[in-house]
This record gives sequence, structure tokens and C-alpha cells, in this order.
Amino acid sequence: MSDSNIKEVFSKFKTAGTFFDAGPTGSGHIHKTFLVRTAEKDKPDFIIQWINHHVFPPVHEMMSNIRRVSRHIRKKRKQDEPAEVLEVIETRNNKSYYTDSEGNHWRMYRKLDPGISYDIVPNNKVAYEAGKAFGQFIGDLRDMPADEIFPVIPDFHNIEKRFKNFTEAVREDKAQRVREVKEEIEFAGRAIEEMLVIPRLEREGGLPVRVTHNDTKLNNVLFDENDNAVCVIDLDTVMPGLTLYDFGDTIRTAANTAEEDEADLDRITFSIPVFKAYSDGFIEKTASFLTQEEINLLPLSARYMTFIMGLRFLTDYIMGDVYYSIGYKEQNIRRCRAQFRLMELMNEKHQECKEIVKQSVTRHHRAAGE
Ligand code: ADP
Ligand code: GN1
Ligand code: MG
Repeated sequence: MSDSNIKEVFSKFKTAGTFFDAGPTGSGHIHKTFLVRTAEKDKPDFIIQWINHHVFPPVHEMMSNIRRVSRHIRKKRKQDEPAEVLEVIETRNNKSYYTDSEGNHWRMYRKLDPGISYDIVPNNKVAYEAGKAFGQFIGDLRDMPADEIFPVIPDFHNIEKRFKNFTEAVREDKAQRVREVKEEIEFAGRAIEEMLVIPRLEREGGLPVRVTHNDTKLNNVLFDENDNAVCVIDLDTVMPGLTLYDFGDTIRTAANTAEEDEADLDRITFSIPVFKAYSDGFIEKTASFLTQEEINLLPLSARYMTFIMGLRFLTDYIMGDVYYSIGYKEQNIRRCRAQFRLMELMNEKHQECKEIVKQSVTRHHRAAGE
């Protein structure tokens, strides 16, 4: 994608600034993201994204969801709150995205300044702030009727469905890679049973379905220079879901002290101080409405989300890397191995995590006079 392509796309949107230059930014696995800098010092810069319509075929519905959710959150912001809300820029003919002559879809956001994102937690404050930001996000959307949101990717975090897809991929063995990943396949077979607690309880009506973010990787919250969280981004997967998905996925990415695709498994550690800081932030914003079942399952949710991602990376590797962007051939299997290692480490600290959550909830209930 050259500068002139992006310049052409930029010209389709309503902006006051003049295009200066563009370049790739961010480390997301799905879309292609570009930072557009404007020539004027007093005008904002912008983020342009090529929307991956293979992953998100209902582009129109997804964009409607994003606008609806950001509008809802914006209304809740009090004047003295510095928190930002993702701002979709309209095209010159008032659409939320632009479709080019080749059928590619593009969208534009105002770039948040400085809009710092982290793949690895640099300190506990970042973890605490991320917890508050994602907790607040669920709280803000509590009164949003779930049927106003289109389920863009149905069964996104349904482990039974994901396991079925995985089993089929193993059976088909399209890329002839099954023989390379026997150990990982066996690991998945052993790990699945414990995870089924969550879908079973949901089916029995034991877990409330809320409007959740569903992609709460640490790099989907933006920070200022003082490590205050200022904005939750990447709203593509906002759908009816479980609180557990949002809590668990940030722990997967934040409490792991190594990269998501770390090849040296000895470098992966599960940080209890990060778990504690994130839990404190998240619980501070949600303790008033979480049910006892949700609270009880928060520690398991970290392993659930780590497992589902490991399983999806493994499935994609077996299928020949058809879903996630990869930077090198082994990346998906490395991502999978790192997730499975992280699950083992989380398991060792399960009791400690339960205790941390319990104490944090008690503290927040007490502070609220409950
Ligand atoms: P993906 O689904 O591919 O992860 P994201 O929407 O998360 O796409 O964007 C990828 C990265 O681009 C983010 O992690 C962040 O670094 C940057 N980014 C996205 N939107 C903005 C924004 N509005 N302001 C500043 N940076 C942004
Ligand atoms: C993808 O778009 P990004 O990079 O934030 C994926 C998530 C996975 C994540 C793994 C739509 O998120 O579900 O958790 O990669 N998003 C989609 O890092 O599949
Ligand atoms: Mg992202």
C-alpha cells in the first residue's frame, strides 16, 4: 500500500487538514492500519484502516455497531473526565466507511494524541489503568439493549465451537502440518474439559450476557504520557458476551511478561503484581454489579481466554495460516506454544489469583458501604 493510495483514500473523508504523509502503524493481527500525518500543526492526525472483510463480512453492521457504542459512551462522559471516545470520521458523502473500485473498505478515526499503546506492560500502573478502562467500558454499556448490537462474528468466544473447528482442521490436515504439532494437539485435548464450565453455566442462565468488548488485548487501550488510560479502541467485536471474556483477555496479554509469540518459553512468566493491579482496576469499576458467579470465575477466565487464543493460533497453523497476519512462517505455532505455556503458569497460581480477586471485591464492597 503506497503513500499515494492512502492519500487517495484520505481525500474521500471529511477533514480540514492537508495530507502530509502516511505509514503503517500498530501491531494488530487483523486490519492494516496507517497513520496519516497532516501538514498543519493545529490539525489532528488520522488513523486509516483497511478493513479485513474476510474476518468481518458484515462491514456495514460492524460500523453501525461502532458508531452506536461510541455515541452511547460519549453521552456518559462527564465534563471533567479527560477520557476520550473513539471518533469515526465520515466520508464526504456521510458514510462511516469508504469502498474503493476494487471492493476494499476503508475507515478513518481521529488519531488520539499521544495515543500510546503497549504490547507488554511497562509498569503496574498501566495494568491498573487498563483494568479501570475495560471495567468502565462494560459499566457504560450496561444499559445498552443487547439487541441493538449486531453479532458481527457469532460464537466468537464459544470454546465448544472453536474446539469443533480445531478438530475438523486436524482431520482435514490441509496444510499437512498435523504431524509437526502432535504435542500441542494433545495438550488441547487435555485442557478443554475444565473450560467447559463456562459455556455450561452460561447455557443454564448462570452468567449474565452483557454488551462486552471481546478483544481486550492490552494494546486496545490507549494511554497518555503519564500512563493514564484515555481510550478503549478496536470496537469491531463489541457484541453480547460475558464479562469473563473481557477480564480474561487482558490478563492473557498483560500479565504475560513476554511477547505473544515468544519462542523461548522460559522467558514467559505470569506476573502476579500485574494480575493484582489489573484486577483492582477492573473490580473498582464493576464490583457494584458483578454477580457472585462472575466473580468466582474471574481467575479461570484468564486461562479460558488464553486457551481459546492458543487453540485458534493452533487451528490457523494447521490450516496453513489463513486467518491471522503473520510476519514469519512459524509465528502462529509460536503464538500457540506461548499461550499454552502461559496457561500452565496461570494454573500454578490459581489459588493466589482467587485470593486476590476475593480481597479486591471485599475491599471495594466495603468502600461502597455494601
Ligand atoms: P486491529 O484490529 O488490527 O488490532 P486496531 O483498531 O486495534 O486494529 O488498531 C491497531 C493499532 O493502531 C492500535 O493498537 C493502536 O496502536 C493504533 N490505533 C488505532 N486507532 C487509533 C486511534 N484512534 N488513535 C491512535 N492510535 C490508534
Ligand atoms: C486479533 O485485531 P487484534 O489484533 O486486536 C483477534 C483477537 C485475538 C487476537 C490475538 C477479530 O485481535 O480475537 O485475541 O488477535 N481479533 C479477531 O492476539 O479475530
Ligand atoms: Mg487491536
